[in-house]
Amino acid sequence: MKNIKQRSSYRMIITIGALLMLISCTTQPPTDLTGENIIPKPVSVTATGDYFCLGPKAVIYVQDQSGENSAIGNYLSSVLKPATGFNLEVKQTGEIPGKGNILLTLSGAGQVGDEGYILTVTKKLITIAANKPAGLFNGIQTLRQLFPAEIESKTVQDIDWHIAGGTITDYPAYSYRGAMLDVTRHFFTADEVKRYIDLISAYKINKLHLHLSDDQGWRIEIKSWPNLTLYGSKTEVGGGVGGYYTQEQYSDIVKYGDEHFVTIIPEIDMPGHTNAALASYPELNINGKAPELYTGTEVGFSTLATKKEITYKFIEDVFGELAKLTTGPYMHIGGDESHVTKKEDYIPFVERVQDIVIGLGKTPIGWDEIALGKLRPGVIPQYWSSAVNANKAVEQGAKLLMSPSSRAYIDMKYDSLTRIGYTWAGLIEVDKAYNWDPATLEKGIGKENIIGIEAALWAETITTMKDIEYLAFPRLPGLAEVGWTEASARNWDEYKIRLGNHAKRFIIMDIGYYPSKLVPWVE
Ligand code: TNX
Repeated sequence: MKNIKQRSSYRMIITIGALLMLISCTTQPPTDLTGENIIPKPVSVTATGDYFCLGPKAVIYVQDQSGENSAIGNYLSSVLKPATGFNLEVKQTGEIPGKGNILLTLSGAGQVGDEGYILTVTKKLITIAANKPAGLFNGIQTLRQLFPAEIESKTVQDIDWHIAGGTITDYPAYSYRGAMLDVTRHFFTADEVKRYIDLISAYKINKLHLHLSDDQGWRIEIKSWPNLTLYGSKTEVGGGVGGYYTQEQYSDIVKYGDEHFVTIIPEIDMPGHTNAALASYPELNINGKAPELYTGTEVGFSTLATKKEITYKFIEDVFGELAKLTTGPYMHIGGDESHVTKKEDYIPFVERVQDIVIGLGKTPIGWDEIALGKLRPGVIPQYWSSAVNANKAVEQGAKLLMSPSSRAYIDMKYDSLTRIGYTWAGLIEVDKAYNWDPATLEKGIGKENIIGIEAALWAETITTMKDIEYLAFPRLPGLAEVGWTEASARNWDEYKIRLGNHAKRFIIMDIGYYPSKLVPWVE
């Protein structure tokens, strides 16, 4: 008798133990949503004091009549899978989800615009509501940051997937939040570019501007001008082997960008910064002679022959091929530092190139010097150094893209000891990259004159993905917040605490960040 009793109570203990193991979520959950370290900082966060626990049986419900956003459901499932080990099912249905699930819906978001979202966490359900799939994507980036940092792990982690309850309502201050990567001075592979897309999109950056041509190398296959890559791609700064993207690889980058709501913007810099093209085709030179390939770091010594018709045929062909491969609305025409192009040649050249790009159905972007000439309607000048040019652009009614070199040039060193980087625009510590307001930076340029901001990473001194990460992190998340969060809601002393709490995520994501002494890192 006693034996039977003992056995059944053993069984009971074993059953309870097994049940506890099955029902995960047994550790102390977080309950204050307002205390989470979200970057960029959302517009509003309210907490309810309870929490949600994600389990293996959760279903991702996607509600959308058009069927447009089923891909985003799969994306969320794939984001959560590696660390949780859960194979979360995605259901495209109008059904009301039961307890323990996630709902992505394109209704009920209200006044949050095209990129905003409302994220609601109750004990029963996580809901992300948005007007557009881009808003759902942004809501998912916030959701990632609400889970424990281990959610970013590539291997299954045995922890509870709790998040605090409440509501986040969020939308961006600026519609254009960009990063520029120079793949000319040193070449970076398509996989490295994709990793950069992963990293920037996690902070809601929605544009990647690729600087595809410069003196030191031509990086994109153009079928009608094959020597550009057969010859002009084979160098880089310091004499390395260079490289280029085939059109197929470029299209794959564009597609990967689209899947992450990052618009790819191809730049062909001209009329200066063109030595690689000039070396590949003698007819593009004023004197008809091809120069040697170039592997130094000087700027401002090359120019296309602006008075030759063949030059415009070249530009039409190059942008024509690129326009077909580029799904986004923009193409960047460069226009910077054309020191050996006469001003009377530069202005009509840049005006004609704008017309070519507009004729191809795209919107030109160009460095601020293009405001020296007439800007076609809708063209976006990118402010990098000249307040005079920027004001000329505003006088012409243009909206500016703000990349002030003293704040947003993340190829600058952090301090004098930084092992890579330049110093010509000053040292840019993490606080300096964060602590500025695009709308008050230059006299005469207000928020109404600005489309957004872009963090530029020039590549003279960097050669590896780890170098990219070191210069971009942690300045890039700060610049992402400059673009997303209204200046009145930002404050360095508060931000640095949130940033410090991202260290664990950086480590798990294998981001080789610069551990600035100004930030209280919590590893
Ligand atoms: C200036 S910024 C440049 C680039 C260099 C960069 C280095 C701009 C429009 N032109 O050609 O790579 O400085 O920091």
